[in-house]
Amino acid sequence: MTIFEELQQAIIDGKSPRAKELTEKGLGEGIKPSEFFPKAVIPAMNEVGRRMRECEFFIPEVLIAARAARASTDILRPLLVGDESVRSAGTVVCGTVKGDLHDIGKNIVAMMLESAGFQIVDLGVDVAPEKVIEAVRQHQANVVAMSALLTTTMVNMKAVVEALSAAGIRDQVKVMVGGAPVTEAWARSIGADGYGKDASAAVEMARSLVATP
Ligand code: B1M
Repeated sequence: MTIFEELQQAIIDGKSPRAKELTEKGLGEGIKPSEFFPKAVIPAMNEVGRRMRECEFFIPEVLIAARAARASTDILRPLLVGDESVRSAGTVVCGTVKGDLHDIGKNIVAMMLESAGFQIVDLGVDVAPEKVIEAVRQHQANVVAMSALLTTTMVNMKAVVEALSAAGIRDQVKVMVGGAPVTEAWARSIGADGYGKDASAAVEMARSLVATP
């Protein structure tokens, strides 16, 4: 088994100390921090999702797997904020939309954006549109990045776009959206400026949005 396969298994089994140990071991062997996401954390959580869908896993197992993923990503986060952090590529206000508590993907996107030199204002989960407006004003953000994992909460992305317009600040900030059920067509239909399929695409999209007047 490769170290990535072992880490995937530790996350799926919800073994936080093992996930932490394997992450540290991999880093010690010279693996780049960003490699852990596509090769271990994301495939592990996809497998957790498959098991949840097929009723092999229920909420408690999913929660302990999420905690093990966090044990790994908590080690990676400070390492991702590398040399580029000294110069800001722009300020991004991010969060998971109202009614939605999923934050693993949002946290990965935030970490990757931070490592690409963006200043991140992370509003957390279950974020009401008013909180986004307040943060955009306070931090003079360039980009709002919203995540949703539930088909029932995707609609709250539209509420954010509408609230920005109602507050008169829609033209001052770009809006990008993402999350498993979100598509490019959905992004367009709610008036967002961009969509990211995954964390790398989110970084590319944020870069292109700040470069576009
Ligand atoms: Co929930 N859950 N969950 N869950 N959960 C899903 C999303 C689900 C697909 C599982 C399933 O049925 N197979 C399903 C949604 C079905 C639907 O809406 N169609 C579901 C459900 C139903 C629920 C509950 C309703 C279950 C219940 O209570 N009966 C409940 C809802 C709670 C709520 O939010 N109000 C619930 C609860 C939970 C837990 C709390 C137990 C836990 C979350 C823990 C946490 O996040 N801290 C959980 C988890 C872990 C999952 C699955 C298994 C994994 C999600 C995840 O972390 N994926 C998930 C199944 C799945 O997605 N396979 C599932 C890994 C992560 C790296 O991927 O978040 O997609 P993702 O992020 C990616 C991209 O999407 C993208 O980049 C990331 C990295 O590549 N991306 C962006 C994300 N945000 C972006 C933003 C961008 C750009 C890209 O720009 C702004």
